[in-house]
Amino acid sequence: MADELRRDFAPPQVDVEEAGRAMEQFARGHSTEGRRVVLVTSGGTKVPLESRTVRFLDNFSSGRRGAASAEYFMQAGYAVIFLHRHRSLFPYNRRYSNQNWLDNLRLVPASGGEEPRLEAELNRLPGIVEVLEDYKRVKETGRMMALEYHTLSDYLHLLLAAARALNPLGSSAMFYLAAAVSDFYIPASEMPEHKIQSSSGPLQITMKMVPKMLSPLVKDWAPKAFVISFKLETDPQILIEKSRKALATYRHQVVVANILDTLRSYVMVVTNTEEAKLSVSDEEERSGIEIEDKIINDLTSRHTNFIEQTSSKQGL
Ligand code: 9Z3
Repeated sequence: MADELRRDFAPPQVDVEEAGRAMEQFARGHSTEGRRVVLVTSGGTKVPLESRTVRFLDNFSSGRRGAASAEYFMQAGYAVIFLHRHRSLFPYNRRYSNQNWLDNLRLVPASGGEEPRLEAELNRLPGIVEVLEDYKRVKETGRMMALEYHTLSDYLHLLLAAARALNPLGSSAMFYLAAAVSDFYIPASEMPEHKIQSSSGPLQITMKMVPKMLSPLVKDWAPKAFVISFKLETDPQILIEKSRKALATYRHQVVVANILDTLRSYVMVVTNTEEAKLSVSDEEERSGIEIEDKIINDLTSRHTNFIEQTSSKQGL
């Protein structure tokens, strides 16, 4: 797979070796302190159509699922590697992402020889005190490591590096693959260098399938880890069947299945033996309960069972 990545994709724009070392150190440190470690992937991907890229194929993912989930994982005691698309939503900060910060600040002019000061308009920032406290605590305790990807190539290389870094943790490592990764791409060798000209008429492109990373991840890179993938569909009729198919193909532990229209209020947690429905009612939503809280609650207890089963199988 590493060879395939090198051959078909433009070189990553990030320093993957350095990121790999940092992830290894992060994982080892937290695991030594008895903490479980989860890799959360988050956000969409951009697939370039030209090597001097003007145009690209994108998708709708905002990164909210991943950013919210990272917070709930930390609340549950996990250390989190947050692999997210550049500029997608970020834990804690996500709550105020649609605001213009200049409207939230008040300038207190300089007086009596003192510097001017900035004050926040607290009424425009609901929950900010608690959010800020949580964020600062996470920073001080080094509970989260954030890594950015720009391109699909960055994402694929960093996922491989993350898998290698978490593999030594065995069953106490979790992979929570919520990023919406493109299924299609144009190999580097087939990509036009310059901007595609509209004067050549209607555009026809053929894209290749992106290699399925889940397969080597589960089989070779981190075979003892607890792995969760996501399945997004627009047609509810095919959702469960496709999720079951993914479990049978990749042999990982859980698929979280969601439908585009009901993304924030309803998911199914699908395993080989059951389908658990998780939902947030209108009333719960009004009181600030998020579906990610319920997803993480469910998955962390499944992870506990998984670790226990694995260690009893090994006679520990
Ligand atoms: C998801 O299904 C995520 O829940 C969303 C979250 C991307 C829908 P947002 O970022 O949205 O909160 O705006 N992620 C995975 C979707 C996906 O592409 N899965 C692939 C598939 O369904 C394979 S893993 O085939």
